[in-house]
Amino acid sequence: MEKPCTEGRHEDGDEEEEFPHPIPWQKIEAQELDCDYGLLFSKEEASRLFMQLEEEVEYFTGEEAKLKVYGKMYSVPRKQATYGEEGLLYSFSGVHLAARLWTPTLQYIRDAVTNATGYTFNFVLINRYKDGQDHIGEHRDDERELDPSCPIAAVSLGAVRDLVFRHRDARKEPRKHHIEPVKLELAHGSLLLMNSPTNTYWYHSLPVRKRVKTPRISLTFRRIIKGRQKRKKE
Ligand SMILES: O=C(O)CCC(=O)C(=O)O
Repeated sequence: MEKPCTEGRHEDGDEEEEFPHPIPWQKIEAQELDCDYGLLFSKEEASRLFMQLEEEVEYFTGEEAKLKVYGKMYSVPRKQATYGEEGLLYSFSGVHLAARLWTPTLQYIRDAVTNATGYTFNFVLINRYKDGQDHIGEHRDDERELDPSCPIAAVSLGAVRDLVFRHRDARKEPRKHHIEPVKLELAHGSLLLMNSPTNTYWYHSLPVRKRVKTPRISLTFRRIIKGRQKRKKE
């Protein structure tokens, strides 16, 4: 796996490796798309972490569980929560979500991702899909407060769902040239790294899948640059 930057990376000291098994990474590449995929947790451990998160995570309700589409507010078709370092705020689709402080399970998963990749993260967005009806629409994670030198690291727990990438030029009419979408099946306990410049050129979505009857939790770990955050309006 290539590591495009050193900024924000965890330097190995003398400390003992807590996660000694290197992940066999699979490289996923297409025009301007660069991802690494692998299994981070065994099935048993992934199931234990899923149960712990079900106990620990507090999801947004009310206005914070909505997003803005073309000026109108809609309820999100899933549950969302944000955790991380004190004072961090992540803004997208007209909402400003303040991070709650890391829980022990989130710290454990974050450290597993750091040990497997060398990157450090100060924020996580959690999406919980109760079944295949819950979904996320096409979007890019390209907000200016995200550190572009750090990949977005997506951990999947629970039901297997497919993530679909579509190149921005394939969304426009007239289509200049045909660019195939890229579909990835995200397994229970898996880790997907979306490396730069993937989120500049490719949109991703988690489509509705009616046959899926069980829940899934996705954790997307990010590095937010503190000085670049938008202010939350009162
Ligand atoms: O559920 C997923 O894996 C996708 C989540 C996602 O697109 C995001 O957090 O930006």
